[in-house]
Amino acid sequence: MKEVLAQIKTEMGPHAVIVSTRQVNDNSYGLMTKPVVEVTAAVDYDQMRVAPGKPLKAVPPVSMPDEVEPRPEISAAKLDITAMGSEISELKGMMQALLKLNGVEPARENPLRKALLERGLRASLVDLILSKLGEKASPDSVKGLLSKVVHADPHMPKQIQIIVGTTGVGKTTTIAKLAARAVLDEGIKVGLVTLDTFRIGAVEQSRIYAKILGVPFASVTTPEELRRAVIQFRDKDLVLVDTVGRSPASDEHVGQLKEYCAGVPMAKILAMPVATRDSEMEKIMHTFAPLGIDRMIFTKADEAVTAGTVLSHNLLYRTPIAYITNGQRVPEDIVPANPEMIISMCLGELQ
Ligand SMILES: Nc1nc2c(ncn2[C@@H]2O[C@H](COP(=O)(O)OP(=O)(O)O)[C@@H](O)[C@H]2O)c(=O)[nH]1
Ligand SMILES: [Mg+2]
Repeated sequence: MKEVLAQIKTEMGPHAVIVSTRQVNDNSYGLMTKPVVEVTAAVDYDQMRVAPGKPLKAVPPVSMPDEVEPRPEISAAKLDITAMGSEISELKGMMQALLKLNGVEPARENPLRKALLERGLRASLVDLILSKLGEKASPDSVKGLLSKVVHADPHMPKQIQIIVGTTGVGKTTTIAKLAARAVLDEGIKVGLVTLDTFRIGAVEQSRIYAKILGVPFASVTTPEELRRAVIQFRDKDLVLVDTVGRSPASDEHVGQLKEYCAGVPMAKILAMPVATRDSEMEKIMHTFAPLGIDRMIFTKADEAVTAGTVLSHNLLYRTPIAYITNGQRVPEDIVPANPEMIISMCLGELQ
């Protein structure tokens, strides 16, 4: 414990405290089966406030080397860009350590390895999975292991949901699909809002969808207007907030979005095309991380040749996937996510 505390103070500063420790024995982490000790640490924000001149820094959870998964409740919400980067490299380090620990050389000659790599899954993850399964590695055992670790959850934690992402990824179309499903299938009351952050008037598309669905629509250009729209829509069961940004993802855009999000309890959903390259996904994730992303929607599955990057993303970031969209038709082309469909989409027929 002394050693861990020292590590925490080094990484998170002198005000860091241990919030909880517990032994984790379960297999739900999938990639790890032996017992691990999980330590959750946080910075005491009150103490930090009385230390003038010190910037308030968001901190990642400190994970023990034996631990593969960060605590879900301290997930992206509190990570800043650098924290996200360090967490990823920490995960990478852990995986390398794990590989060494197991004493198993990555099964380079295993045909499964080639098949998984061809599907766009990250090499380090493929090696981790195969070395974990060892002799038992087979298409079924790989899928079985993944089904325990893939995070998918179409249930949104909040009634107000904001969809962010770079331009053209399908945010507006996805919102129209979600709104139509809510109105037509569930018969619930929906309100639509569009944040026209750059005041470029790109809100007509949303306005038209709202009109077709017969739901109220508001276009807002300041955080204050968003708060007013939310109050105006307080009787709605679901408020979907669309955003208009610039492509590619910029810190300036995310900074503005952060101002809009402040004080409005919203689930933050990042939309990203399935066919996005691994390195690109990482970059986009870093840019949007300051918002605290609660869910992913992967779009345009119908246009993707391979989808392994979705799996890599899910295993590394642990942000639950809510939906997959697979076409331009509104409202048909959207599917609530579950681990089986994600695995089947990403791996297909694995021989
Ligand atoms: N093939 C395909 N096209 C999609 C999908 N979702 C959206 N699109 C198309 O992608 C384009 C951009 O979508 P839009 O919703 O305007 O993106 P936004 O800029 O993020 O709001 C439009 O032509 C949509 O019809 C999808 O799941 N599959
Ligand atoms: Mg749009």
